[in-house]
Amino acid sequence: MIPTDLPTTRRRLLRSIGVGAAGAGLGTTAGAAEPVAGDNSAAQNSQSNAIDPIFGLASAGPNPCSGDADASCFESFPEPVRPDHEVELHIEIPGLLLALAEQGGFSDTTTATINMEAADGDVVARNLHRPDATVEIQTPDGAVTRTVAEIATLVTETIGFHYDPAGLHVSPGDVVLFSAETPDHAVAAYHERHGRQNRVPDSVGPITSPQIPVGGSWLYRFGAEGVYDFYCPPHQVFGMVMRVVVSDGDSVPSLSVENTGRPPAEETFLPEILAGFDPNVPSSHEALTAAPLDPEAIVEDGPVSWETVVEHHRNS
Ligand SMILES: [Cu+2]
Repeated sequence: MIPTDLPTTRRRLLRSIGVGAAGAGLGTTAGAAEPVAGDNSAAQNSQSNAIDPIFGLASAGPNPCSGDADASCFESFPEPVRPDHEVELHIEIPGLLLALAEQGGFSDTTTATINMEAADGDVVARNLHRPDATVEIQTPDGAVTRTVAEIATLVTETIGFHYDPAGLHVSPGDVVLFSAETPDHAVAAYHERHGRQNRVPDSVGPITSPQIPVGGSWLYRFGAEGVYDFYCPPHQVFGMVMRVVVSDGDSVPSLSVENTGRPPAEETFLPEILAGFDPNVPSSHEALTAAPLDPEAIVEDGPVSWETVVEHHRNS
């Protein structure tokens, strides 16, 4: 038996950070603007503007690279601002888990058992307490029933708020396209003028995008060689960070950190919005110090997916 009383503070919190059951996998994805054949307004927009060294170049869309488009979508952009790489901005929390969290989740004991078993990302059902016990979850499409073991698996499928890839190597002069696949994201450099530690090369200013609407895009051209750490302002507390390494060939620049403000968050608040379910996703600090995002690994291994960062965290 689970409480039916909806915790309104959690719902309000979910809405304020861009997550709602309807937008996170319960049959509907957030309404991405589909590029219309022959409509190249993003490209036309870009043509009349340059990429600003602080504010980049934003477009509300339609973004020709939105969704599952392949790399040929870059050709929809005119040459002066044509992207060389793409980074997608995502929220990956199974809708059913969110809906269960909105209902109040399980008892503390059941939740703790699930968290313990799910922590390494590999659920062995027989290790759970009462794995076959069921829960009824209310969704916009009606009630569904799931077992404790199935819920534990949903916890492992939760990789949260993230950039993909989370580690990217580019050459000086390359343009990166940031595509918002889900709502409420932005891209900001860890910079003293954002009240943060400086984690960009010395000559680089307080780079920031606007909040990018779903289906829209933001372009940024990287200049100075070095390591650039970025965060998503509303989701930094959930571990949404990424690293771009800018260098020629295989050279590996090192990260320069100055204590000019707040460091990357050491804790993640993901369990707070999931009724205590803890998918063991790294905090911003843990992600930016994880081996897969070491500048050398990013240069050697090419784009590093967020899933790789999460898997490494769950198994170390
Ligand atoms: Cu975000």
